[in-house]
Amino acid sequence: MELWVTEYQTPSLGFSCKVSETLRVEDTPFQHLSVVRTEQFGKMLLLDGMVQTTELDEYIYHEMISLIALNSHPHPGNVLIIGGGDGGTLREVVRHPLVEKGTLVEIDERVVQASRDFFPMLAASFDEAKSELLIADGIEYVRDNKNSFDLVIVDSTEPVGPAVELFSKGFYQDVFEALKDDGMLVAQSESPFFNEDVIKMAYGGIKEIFPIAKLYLASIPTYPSGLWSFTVGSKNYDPEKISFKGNMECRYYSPEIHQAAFKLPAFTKKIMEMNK
Ligand code: AG3
Repeated sequence: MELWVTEYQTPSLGFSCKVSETLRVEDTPFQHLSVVRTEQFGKMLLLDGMVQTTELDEYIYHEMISLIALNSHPHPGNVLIIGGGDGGTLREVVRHPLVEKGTLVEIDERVVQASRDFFPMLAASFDEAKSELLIADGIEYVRDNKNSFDLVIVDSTEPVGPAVELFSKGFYQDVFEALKDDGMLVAQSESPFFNEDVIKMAYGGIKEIFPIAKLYLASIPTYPSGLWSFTVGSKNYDPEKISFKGNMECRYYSPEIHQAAFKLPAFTKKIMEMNK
């Protein structure tokens, strides 16, 4: 029997992959979690039926959510990741030479366990000397830690279920206060093609609170529409300007990509203008 997994990216569009093995299916206290082996993308982690990461293309998202801010902040020593329980973002953060400590706060311990069991190339980051892993509510953690971080990365799921509040203005204000005077925030802000409303929430909210707010893009084959956005909020440094002089081996990110990622198609600019 042929088995396929489908994410309904919109009510009228499904993204399907042929499954060769079902590795885990469970309801955690927070969400529905599954791990399947797909023929096209290798192992795939889904939460509430939405693709979170796959062995084959995970590097694009994880490099791009981390390295733009890490390479534009001149001293990103202390980094906080909210969500990202698979460990992929943490991997990119702690391998950066200027990072001294990467703290990951994930609400759902079962995501961390699934990653340890099936995605060792992501989960290995949990055991790095610079890493701290906390199973806790990121919203409360941010509220309890003022003036502490150089960079906060919000590696969340979509604004449904446990992640809704991670797209609210109140949360961005709390992140602003958790950051040092020259700190930066990066949040994944979904597809400009299918999620205009999310971009308006994320970019709009961040822009109201941070003196500098910019959106950038990356091509991610397994996410809705393949075109994905991230929003940076910065207190001081321009995220477009590269400050890091070292060299890191990457598979998607490069200094050229760093510049190009901020060049936006006209329709994306239009979504952002609606926030003016
Ligand atoms: N977090 C963002 C995934 C969003 C995907 N959305 C979707 N498939 N509809 C990914 C976590 C990776 N560390």
